[in-house]
Order: sequence, then structure tokens, then C-alpha cells
Amino acid sequence: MKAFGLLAASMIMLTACSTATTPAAPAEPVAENQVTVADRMYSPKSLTISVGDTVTWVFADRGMAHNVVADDNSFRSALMETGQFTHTFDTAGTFTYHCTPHPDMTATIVVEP
Ligand SMILES: [Cu+2]
Repeated sequence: MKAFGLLAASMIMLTACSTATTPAAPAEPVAENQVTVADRMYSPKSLTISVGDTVTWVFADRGMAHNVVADDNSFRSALMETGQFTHTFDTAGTFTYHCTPHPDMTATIVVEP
């Protein structure tokens, strides 16, 4: 019985493993803690990270420049159509930010302790 249980457990693990290694649908790889700036919006609109994590904003709205400006001015990027901006969050809290030319473009980074 013990051996059967072990076999069943390893089969479950094998199943889980093969599921995990199934190639994902062909799409652009999305890095951890990444926000895409495209189509006149930030995506995701709310991102939850941990203290010490670095967020990368990837600008990809050709023909329209955006930036990333913290409402408390703790971080600010240049105006960019393409390129990347990174910021490391060293304190916990909720950080709202916006785009200077498009004040309706807003999003939030939640930094958990
Ligand atoms: Cu903008």
C-alpha cells in the first residue's frame, strides 16, 4: 500500500511537472514586476510587489510619449515613446503615479513589507 501511495504521489508530481513545462502561447515574455506603457495606459493598472523589488516600465506607444511620475514625486521618468524606466521601491506603501501629458493616465504600485 505504501508503495502504491508513493507511485501515485510521483505520478501526480510528474503530471504537475509536465503541465508546468508546457510551452506557453507564443507571446512577448513578460518580466516580473513589469508595467507596459502602451495604448495610452499603464498595464497592469495596479501592481503589487515587495519591499526591495524593482519595477520596470516598458514604453511602447509609438507616436505618443508618456512618462511615469509618482504623485509624491518619489520617482519620475523622462518622457518616452519607447525605452524602459526602472525604480526600486525601498519602502512599503501605496504609490500612485501618473503621466504628465495625460493626467487621466494613472496607476498604482502597492509595496508590501
Ligand atoms: Cu501619457
